Amino acid sequence: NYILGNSSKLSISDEQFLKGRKPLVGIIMGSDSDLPVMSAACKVLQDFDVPFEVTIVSAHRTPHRMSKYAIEAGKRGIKTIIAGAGGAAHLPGMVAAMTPLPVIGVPVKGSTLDGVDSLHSIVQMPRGVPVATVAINNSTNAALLAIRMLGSFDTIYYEKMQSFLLKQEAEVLEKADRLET
Ligand code: RP5
Repeated sequence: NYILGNSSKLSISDEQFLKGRKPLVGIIMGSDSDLPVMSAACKVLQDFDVPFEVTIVSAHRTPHRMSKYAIEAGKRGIKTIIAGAGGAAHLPGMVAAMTPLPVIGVPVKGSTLDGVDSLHSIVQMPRGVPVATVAINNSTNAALLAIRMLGSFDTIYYEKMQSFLLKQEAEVLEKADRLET
């Protein structure tokens, strides 16, 4: 079971939130220490009411679990995978190597090297195995990108993203108005 239950720090109740729906987005991360960064992605998916699952999968510490997750994700109905990792951040790339699904990589900033190590590890993929890489610690954008991917074939998410953009624009214009008056 890849879904964090009620006991998780993210307080996602799989029954209450999923309401019998199958997860469309899989959020994985190399360690529970990535959770403070990756929880922003969970929040966005919750706000858009996108069914998702979240769990720990480590490329180095649990390589067999990683391959099982990557190989089975598509068959289970997952449409896109968000993978966060820090340091020698091999998780997004290795998962992308083992699934035809789109993979979005989130470079997590560790205690040294400011996350540039993770960014380079994730973004420097060889030709043939792409990983869509967002900015360091920006799991919010990873979730927004995942929703755009869903929106490309599901009008519900397309329209939700359209509304989000309009709301975001209105908020900035309102701030500009306040500043100018
Ligand atoms: C990576 O190593 C994880 O993604 C994490 O960002 C980093 C450190 O992991 P911990 O030592 O905190 O478990 O695999």
